Amino acid sequence: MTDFGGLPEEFTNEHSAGIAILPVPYDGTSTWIKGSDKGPDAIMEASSNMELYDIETGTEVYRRGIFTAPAITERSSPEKMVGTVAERVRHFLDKGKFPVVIGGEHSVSIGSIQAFASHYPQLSVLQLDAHSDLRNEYEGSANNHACVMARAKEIASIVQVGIRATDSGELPAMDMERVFFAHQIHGSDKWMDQAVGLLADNVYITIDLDVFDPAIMPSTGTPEPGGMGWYQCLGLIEKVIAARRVVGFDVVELCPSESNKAPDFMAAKLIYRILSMKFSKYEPA
Ligand SMILES: [Mn+2]
Repeated sequence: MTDFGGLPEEFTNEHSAGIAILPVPYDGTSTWIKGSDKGPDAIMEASSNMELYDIETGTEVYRRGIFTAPAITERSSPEKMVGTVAERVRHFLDKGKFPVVIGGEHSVSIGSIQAFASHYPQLSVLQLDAHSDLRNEYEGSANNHACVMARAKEIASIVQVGIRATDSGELPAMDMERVFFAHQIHGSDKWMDQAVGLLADNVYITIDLDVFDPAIMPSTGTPEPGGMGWYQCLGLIEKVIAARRVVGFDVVELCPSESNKAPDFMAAKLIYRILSMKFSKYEPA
């Protein structure tokens, strides 16, 4: 696998890098279009074609060092995969690095959220997603992609943004004051401050790429019409970074297509833009 950003070697060193990218090419429980196991490779390849100077922040965040860890290949069961991700993320947190997990399907986030929740007692999980993912169990596993936020809710407070598909059985588990449905946020940014206000001091962001409109992000396992745009989504993340301490994030569910590489590049650039915003903010140590 190519390193994220195609960086010169001096910026990819495991020990000196401030940022650790953890690829998890896992697609064990997805229910419709398969292929999210190809997501990390496609993102890495696309990322080597990015300009490394970020215009909006005027920074070159790669100079902090971005280490791309070996991909997690544990796929004997969702439970074992989740446990391995949690162990690896915990390792990077203990080393003081800023971890970024790249899926793979959304269940890879469960292990990452577990590691962050045990490291940061006051943690909120901000979910950007078309789907509410609040099923307690799905197809025999509590670690299915449809259960991510049910697991997150057990160990952290959550805020859900961009939701436009759910099962009626999930409604009782939904805290409507903490859900920002796609049809409610469409065409307006007024809701953003309210969403940010619900978050605890430490925030983990889990980004299912299907939160974006399929017009710009068609490469997902379960595309849903009516999603967010690029600037709206990054505008929200910018507000969160300004008002809270974003401690890590994941980007999941890229299901790459051979004929259209733009979504792969968009996922890579999304990761780099978030890192640029995060590390251009002054934070006392
Ligand atoms: Mn989703």
